[in-house]
Amino acid sequence: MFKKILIANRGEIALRIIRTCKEMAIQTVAVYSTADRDSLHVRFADEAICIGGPRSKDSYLNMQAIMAVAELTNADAVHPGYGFLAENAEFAELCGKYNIKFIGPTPAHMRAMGDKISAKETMIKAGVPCIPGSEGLIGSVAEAKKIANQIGYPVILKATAGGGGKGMRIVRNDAGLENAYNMARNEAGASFGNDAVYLEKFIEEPHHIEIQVAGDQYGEATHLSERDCSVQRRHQKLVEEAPSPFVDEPLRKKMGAAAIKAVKAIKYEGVGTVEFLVDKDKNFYFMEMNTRIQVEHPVTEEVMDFDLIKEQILIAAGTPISGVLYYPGRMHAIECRINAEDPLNNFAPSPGKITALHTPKGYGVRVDTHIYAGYTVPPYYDSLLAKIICRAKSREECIVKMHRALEEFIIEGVKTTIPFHIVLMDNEEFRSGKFDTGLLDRFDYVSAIKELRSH
Ligand code: MV4
Repeated sequence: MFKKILIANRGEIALRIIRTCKEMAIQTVAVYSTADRDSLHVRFADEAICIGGPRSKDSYLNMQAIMAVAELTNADAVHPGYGFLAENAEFAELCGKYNIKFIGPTPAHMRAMGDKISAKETMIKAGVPCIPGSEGLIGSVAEAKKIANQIGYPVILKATAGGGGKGMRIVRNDAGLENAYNMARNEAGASFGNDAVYLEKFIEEPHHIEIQVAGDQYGEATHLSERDCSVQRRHQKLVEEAPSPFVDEPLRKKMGAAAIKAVKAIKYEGVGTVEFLVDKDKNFYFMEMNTRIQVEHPVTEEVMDFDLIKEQILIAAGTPISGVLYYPGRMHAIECRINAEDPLNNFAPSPGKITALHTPKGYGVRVDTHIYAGYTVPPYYDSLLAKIICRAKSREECIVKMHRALEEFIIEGVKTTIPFHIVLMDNEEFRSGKFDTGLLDRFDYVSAIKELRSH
């Protein structure tokens, strides 16, 4: 087992990783930017070293500085968390060169899944259902038109280097294709330095369902059931839950088997997530694979009663996975992301000093956070302040519990997404469980929040 792990991250996930390391009797090294001097990951790690200025590229993305700290402190592994360098193949390679174990998949796995066209080709070969579309990248408007007419409109153009909606264009007829093709390529080139695009049938108002997977160094793989991440705004997830209210037992079995097929096909090593789009008729299609621990991993931990960070560390150390896991079907978990953003102003970032804080507590309530009273939220990083994860025996009870926990959460000094979540927990469509990724286009949450404030 590793003796010392360097955590190449900040915020709540750095704390989350430190906690499991302590429970496994592994020493921890924090790295931090000058903006994070007073952060809890700095305080709770066994050692902490400043690696640069506030901007990510000067600190948390500074590979050379991080490797220098790993060498200096004699760390034998690096945990990248999520974001920053978590899916950077070059960084994983660099760790290998310095003989430091990167806790995650190999650089080859990251490259194979980072490029969406190559990921899709791999999945088609493995027999995982994919959305009908072009075979590989599209070379011209004429080619796009030909394929669009074969599969039928509406279609979607996507950047191979994309994710998060950038470089995506929906096209509903021949007349709209040329403009969309040029826009998608330009946007992809400008955002990713790679303007390759591909084309797919557009699935209307899909459900975003992802399967948590784990594969070990010996080719064994398992899945840990699904998370429903359909509550999103502009490709930012706001609420995740497990099990999905849309997934029945036969669908769970089929999606789980497909996810395991995907993992085994590439001999994936580590924990990961296979994302699927599911249409209203419960057809499911591979969308992409995330080769990291995700923000929403606690939802799976709560329903599966399983420490995913510990599993990552065990897999990296060469431990075989604990065998086939299956969803026990007893508990429901929901996570609400509390961001320093103003839901009444298009979720504009709201950095600043937290002047007062009370976090919710009690039976079935977990709060993963790095904030404290007096903490200043820096403007340089993502705006996640805390995650509330509630667990109960049924979805209905879980929503009631979440509502209670949200009302108990006091954060003063910065605007937060708490009021948004309160009105969402009261929303009929959400409560019914019969919603898809279009929910927030239909829900006038601004009026609902103003209504709430007036009482
Ligand atoms: C799609 C789609 C419909 N059809 N692909 C959005 C982000 C990127 N990862 C893929 N996305 C989508 N791809 C086809 N062929 C709809 C979306 C999509 C979406 C997907 C998941 C969750 C929320 C979404 C919101 C808008 C569009």
